[in-house]
Amino acid sequence: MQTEPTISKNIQLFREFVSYLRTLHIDNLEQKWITIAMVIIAFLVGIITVDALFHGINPPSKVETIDSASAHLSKEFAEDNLGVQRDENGKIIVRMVALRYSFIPKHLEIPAETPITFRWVSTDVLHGVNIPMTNMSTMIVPGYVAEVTTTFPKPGEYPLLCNEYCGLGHNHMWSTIAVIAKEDWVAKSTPAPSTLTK
Ligand SMILES: [Cu+2]
Repeated sequence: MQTEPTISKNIQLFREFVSYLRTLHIDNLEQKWITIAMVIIAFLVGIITVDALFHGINPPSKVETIDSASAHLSKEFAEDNLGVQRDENGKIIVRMVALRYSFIPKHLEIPAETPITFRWVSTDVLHGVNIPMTNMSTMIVPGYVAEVTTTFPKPGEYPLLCNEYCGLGHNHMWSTIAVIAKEDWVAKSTPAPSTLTK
């Protein structure tokens, strides 16, 4: 490995470049505009850094593959496993299958003000998922698991639409999400105490 000489060579080149820049004559006005451009770039890089580090907004680089042809036979995306589930850590996960021309299941009930992780797979072609009036939108690429974690701030009825043209029935491809108040949802999904004692 010749890393050290390469690093010192690059430092040397950088120094030469900086001293070359110093010899250049840059007009005063031009210098001001360069400064403004640099400030804008630094501002945008700052936003990206803050989003990535503090808001958890990252590029979709988490690549998780799945065999589309047999996804419905896999343990995770088998029919009985679809819909809303709470895992052992209390995290709420919604699993859905997208296929021409519907999402399975057709209707979901989820709590408001709670982080929900959606996981989608496509069993045929490219689909998309979009909830209008929210910022939730992702592609569902065959062979990959699409995952988005989001929180619905208030109760209501939301449509969940396919937003990638997938064929003649594309405009019929939708499901509905009922977002219900956090307290009511817990009451609905937890078995009544009397049934637990038996
Ligand atoms: Cu579609």
